[in-house]
Amino acid sequence: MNGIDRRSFMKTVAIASTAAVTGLYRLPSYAAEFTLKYANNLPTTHPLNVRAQEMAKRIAEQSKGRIDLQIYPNNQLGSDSDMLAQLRSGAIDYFTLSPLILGTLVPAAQVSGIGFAFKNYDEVWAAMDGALGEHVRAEIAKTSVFAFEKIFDNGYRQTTSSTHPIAKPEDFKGFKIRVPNSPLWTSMFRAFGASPTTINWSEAYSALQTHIVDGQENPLAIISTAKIYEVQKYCSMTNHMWDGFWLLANKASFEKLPKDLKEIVRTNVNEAALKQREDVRKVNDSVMADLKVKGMQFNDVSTAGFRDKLRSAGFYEDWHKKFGSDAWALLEKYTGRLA
Ligand code: X2X
Repeated sequence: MNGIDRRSFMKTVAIASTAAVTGLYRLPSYAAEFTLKYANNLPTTHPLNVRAQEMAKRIAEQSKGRIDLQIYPNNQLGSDSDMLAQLRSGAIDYFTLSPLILGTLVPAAQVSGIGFAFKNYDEVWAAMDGALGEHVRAEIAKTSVFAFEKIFDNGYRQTTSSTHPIAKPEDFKGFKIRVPNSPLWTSMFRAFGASPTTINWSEAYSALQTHIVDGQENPLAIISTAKIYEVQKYCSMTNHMWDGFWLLANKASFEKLPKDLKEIVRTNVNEAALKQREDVRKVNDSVMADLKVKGMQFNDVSTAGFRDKLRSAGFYEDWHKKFGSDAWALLEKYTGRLA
């Protein structure tokens, strides 16, 4: 392909792939009474976006075309920090965000991200669909945004590196690792003895590629769909925390919807979350083989030493104080005693 052909081809591909996500299920916009924007930071192939497309289609059908939910995936509208600002101002209507990054606005939201808290998914969903999730959603609802009841899954997070595998806690010493924008994330990796740098997900791939940082941590479904294996060699199964995505709504925008349409949105969001949890679990359980073929080297770790490291650095004590005894008790109700 010559230069011009290639450029126009790439342009066509870009337009087509944008249309595939934002326009596929869209009715002509003159027909919609409410055109609503939902933005997120994940590739279109991630289960979150696959279920979001299905959700948008159902909302269009059930509302008989009165709602046109437009999806802007993959940081098209900017970084998580940008999108959170847009959500708060009402420039976008919906946004999915990690509870920990939401911690920049609602510190209490970070409580679900405490290192090695949930031992398994039964504990995760019991807590997030139960009293812990309720507590966090009430805190979020004190702002200009609120979270729908069912949180979406991101998964248990694993650590990747271009320099060396993380097998024991000492391997974190001085390790230059990208972490998302969240006080709890930075605190946790400092406690591990690493050298964390806050970088939005939209910039993470290039930061790894140009070796601004040597590593990052994310669930396998993201390492796979965002092609992190292209810029990272090792993947250590540290399982250091579970992470999810609250589907957040701008309150003023939601309040404009008549009651029946509110119900249609709410029901479909919650249903999509439940299906997406199943999808993510399946991907995270099965994608390792594929990542190995792509050249990643995996190692398991014994998590006890990592947890001791957090304990001796005062991580649990500090966050217990920050969240307060009531919130901490709600967490331990599901996880058992943590420190
Ligand atoms: O920023 C990340 O690492 C990501 C994609 O997992 C989140 O959205 C928290």
